[in-house]
Amino acid sequence: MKEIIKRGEIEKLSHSELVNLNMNLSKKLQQSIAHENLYLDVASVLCLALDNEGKIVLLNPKGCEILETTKEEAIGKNWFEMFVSKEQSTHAKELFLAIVTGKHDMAEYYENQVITANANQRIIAWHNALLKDNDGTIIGTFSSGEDITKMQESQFEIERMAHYDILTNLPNRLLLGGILEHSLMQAKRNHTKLVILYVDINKLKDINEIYGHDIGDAVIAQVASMLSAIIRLEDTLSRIGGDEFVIILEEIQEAIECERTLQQIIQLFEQSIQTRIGALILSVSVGIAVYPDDGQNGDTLLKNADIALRQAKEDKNNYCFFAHEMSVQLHERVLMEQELRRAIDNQEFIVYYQPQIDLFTGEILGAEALVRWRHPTLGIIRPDTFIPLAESNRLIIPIGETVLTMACAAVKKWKDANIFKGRVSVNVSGKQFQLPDVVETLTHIIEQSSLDFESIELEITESVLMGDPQVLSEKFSRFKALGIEVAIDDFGTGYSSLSYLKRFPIDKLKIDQSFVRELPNNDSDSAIIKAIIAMANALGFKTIAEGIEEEDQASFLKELGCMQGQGYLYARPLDEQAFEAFLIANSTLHKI
Ligand code: G
Ligand code: G
Ligand code: MN
Repeated sequence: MKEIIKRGEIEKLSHSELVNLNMNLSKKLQQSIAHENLYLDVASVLCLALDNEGKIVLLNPKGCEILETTKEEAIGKNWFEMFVSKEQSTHAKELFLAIVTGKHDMAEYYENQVITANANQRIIAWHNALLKDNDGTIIGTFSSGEDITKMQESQFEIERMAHYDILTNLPNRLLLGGILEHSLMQAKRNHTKLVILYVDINKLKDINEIYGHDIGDAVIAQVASMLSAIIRLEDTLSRIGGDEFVIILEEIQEAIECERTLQQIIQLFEQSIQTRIGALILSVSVGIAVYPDDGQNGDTLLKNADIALRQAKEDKNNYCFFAHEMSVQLHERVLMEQELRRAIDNQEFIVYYQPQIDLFTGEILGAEALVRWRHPTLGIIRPDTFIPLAESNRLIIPIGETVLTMACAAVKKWKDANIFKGRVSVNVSGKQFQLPDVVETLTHIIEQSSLDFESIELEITESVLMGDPQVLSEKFSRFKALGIEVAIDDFGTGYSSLSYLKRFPIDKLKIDQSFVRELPNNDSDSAIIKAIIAMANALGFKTIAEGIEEEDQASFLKELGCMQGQGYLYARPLDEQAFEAFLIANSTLHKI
């Protein structure tokens, strides 16, 4: 150890020299530390000595500065109680005690967080040594520490800048590569698909040239925040160049599932984008590549999505799949969806009514309301063509409400004219029934039409019963309390077990027409129907058979104890006028 150190040289003292210095110091710890204090006073690192209990026996001025304390305040205090966070204090102290009792090795170097006297957090890089007396007994520790808080912050910042785009704060191309690799591994493992959407803002170059780059930048930033609002949590949005974004959609079963996001992106650009110089109307092009169909690795997928993007631009289309057939399929769906939206606005939906008959008396007990789409050029479209799409994009919700509104108005008219009694049965989609406010919405519509609740029955499919039983029960009970009946549609095709049917206060089971079709000769169908009827009787539910076309089907069902029927044998679904005529023709006895 250097005996004479000039002040200028002290800052250059290495850690081992400082340790030596303090080894020396510890010997005289109790006697005099005046001489060494001179060095410690000017050292540019924090110097700290703790005794075997963790009490501070030495803290130099630099240490006081970093820890925002004074020597007077710190000396004699327990380090772990004063400068270590509450969460880490107990553990750190236990470790320290294990070290000074020789039960645990001391780490020569580590970085950790300390809490200053003013409760600020600092990150310190420590060099540590044990202090021993002449016999080699551990009497404490000596540490020199450097405040690396700033350095670490700027390191984070440098890292952030290397991986994130400054304008939008989104992952950049470099980070995207890493994320994509990870996502691909996961997709491979889970046998799911992965969709890459390569999104490009059209004509941004012109905006930059005409209005300047700051407006161009503002547009990009706004598009970035609009895009991040529509993707799901598990998806990734990144900006990989001027006006180009890449979206990774994860955990996709079928490529077509990207349709929603794609539609949302296109819709975003149907609105104008507000800037300092006014609203701008922009458009977008999207190229799509799908793992594993269009490539096995990130580079290939990105390249192919880019090729699809160029194709979309060439076709002046909003999007293009790398694989052509997908574009055609989706294009048709998109057209249909636009048509559906237009149909709602133009009130192109009408309701047909199919009578429901008491199999024993022939009385007309009610009618099922069945929606039809009166398309301006294609004519009447049956629901099988558009209901599945409407279910997937939730347009079924406004459509279902329209049907109920129209059915209520018609029934009100027939009741007032005294040509109809009984109930109108309205189909409610699972998507509708799942809405938390379904009871309020539907009862409000009925009330608006001044129709009594006893004139309404709701048909829901068996699959709805798979939902949360408590929530379902509550909804059923509320409908029941009002006098609205609930029937389970297409019964027998789902998974209803006796045990979970009995939980619900429902009124009626509609036996699916697939069981009726081959009656009376199909033994297994007869057996199923028998079982359904026995179960319904036991639980106090009414039964109705759908799709009765033949007289012998009807009589067989009667034999089995089925109470009601619906089908072409009695009447096809009829438009409003035809159903009204049907009611009047059968009005003498209200029987057929
Ligand atoms: O009417 P039809 O003949 O083609 O009906 C086909 C299917 O469409 C049936 O399963 C029927 O339940 C359903 N459907 C008919 N009208 C409506 C409606 O207004 N809402 C819902 N959700 N489904 C309906
Ligand atoms: O699934 P839901 O019960 O809502 O379906 C009723 C459907 O059954 C409608 O599509 C309606 O047009 C159809 N339908 C009604 N009666 C008959 C019938 O006797 N035979 C056949 N094949 N279909 C019928
Ligand atoms: Mn139905």
